Amino acid sequence: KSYNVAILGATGAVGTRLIDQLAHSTVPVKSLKLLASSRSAGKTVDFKGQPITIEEATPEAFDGVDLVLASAGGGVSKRLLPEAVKRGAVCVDNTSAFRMDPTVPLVVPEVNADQLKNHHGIIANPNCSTIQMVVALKPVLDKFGLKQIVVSTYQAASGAGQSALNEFFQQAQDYLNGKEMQSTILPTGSDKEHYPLAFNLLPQIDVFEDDGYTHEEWKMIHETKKIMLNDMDAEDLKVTATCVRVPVPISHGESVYFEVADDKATTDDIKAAIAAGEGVVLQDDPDHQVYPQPLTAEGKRETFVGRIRPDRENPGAFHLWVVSDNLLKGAAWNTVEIAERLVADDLVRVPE
Ligand code: A2P
Ligand code: 11C
Repeated sequence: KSYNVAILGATGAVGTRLIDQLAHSTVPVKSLKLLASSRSAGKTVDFKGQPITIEEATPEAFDGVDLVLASAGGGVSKRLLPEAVKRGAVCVDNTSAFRMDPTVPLVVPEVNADQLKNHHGIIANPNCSTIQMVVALKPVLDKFGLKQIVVSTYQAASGAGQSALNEFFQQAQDYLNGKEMQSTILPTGSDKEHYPLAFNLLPQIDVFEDDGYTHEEWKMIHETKKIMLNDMDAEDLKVTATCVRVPVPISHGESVYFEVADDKATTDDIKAAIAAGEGVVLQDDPDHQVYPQPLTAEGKRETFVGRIRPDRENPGAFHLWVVSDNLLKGAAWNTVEIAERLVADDLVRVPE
């Protein structure tokens, strides 16, 4: 059995990686459609050595498609994915458009692949900063229980898309050439003020909510609860987040404080559990200065964890540092990994 696949947003920072991850996956591809805006229609892109012409994304473009991998922004997903499902396609969506819909599974395969069987045509891929944290903490949740998570993120420019990444590189060049830095996108295209990211830190990712948290922080809280406990408002796991954009092109870092339910858990227990976790690589050897870094995580599918240590004041509390490629495990690879599982479990069909 093989599938007619479409990638929506094929020219973007995530879309280009979706093409590459799909080429290196176990998904049997009968045909591939590459969809983007009318601006890109007519350009060609290679898939497994064959040139494919990019088409404009319209509802009709999904005729005959079995599987859609989408990363063209929330508005585009909201408009086009129901059209794709109507035409019989199963959609894995990288945007936040459907994540909080209680009928839509929000899946990180290492954590809650069991939710895939409940899909009604759309499966949501979580936010990149959420994914790497839940991959790192899933073995802890399973073995020792989790009571609380406090996370501070160090998020790469590419999380805001290809044009934000280009803007960041230009700013760095201008700064070093003694020119004034221009900002039109970062911290977030949809807000009023724009600031340089080069040689700077921006404690704003996405827009602010009324309570003073940013929408990125809101996502980390509610997505974590939905993925780990299948309830976006679960009260038995406390989660809070501070999200910061840092002048790094690719790979997010996160400093995570967490409290476990089992107060007998030792640091060695936590390390052993995380080391055995699916999709995790432990890089934790302070004596040899071994710890995860964005430069070494870039291009990899795994989530890298280090600096695991006990909190000095609170029994049952620990800290860790986690890094992962936000465009791969945070987006394109998680999406393609979901597609691989759907294929393996014969779930590439829209239920009646
Ligand atoms: P295009 O390159 O034609 O604008 P990123 O996340 O890196 O910013 O990429 C966004 C992706 O979404 C690109 O592939 C972009 O295509 C695509 N896109 C943006 N607007 C639309 C739209 N209205 N219809 C389809 N694709 C879109
Ligand atoms: C960022 N985490 O780094 C965001 C990008 O909800 O999929 C991903 C947004 C999302 O800016």
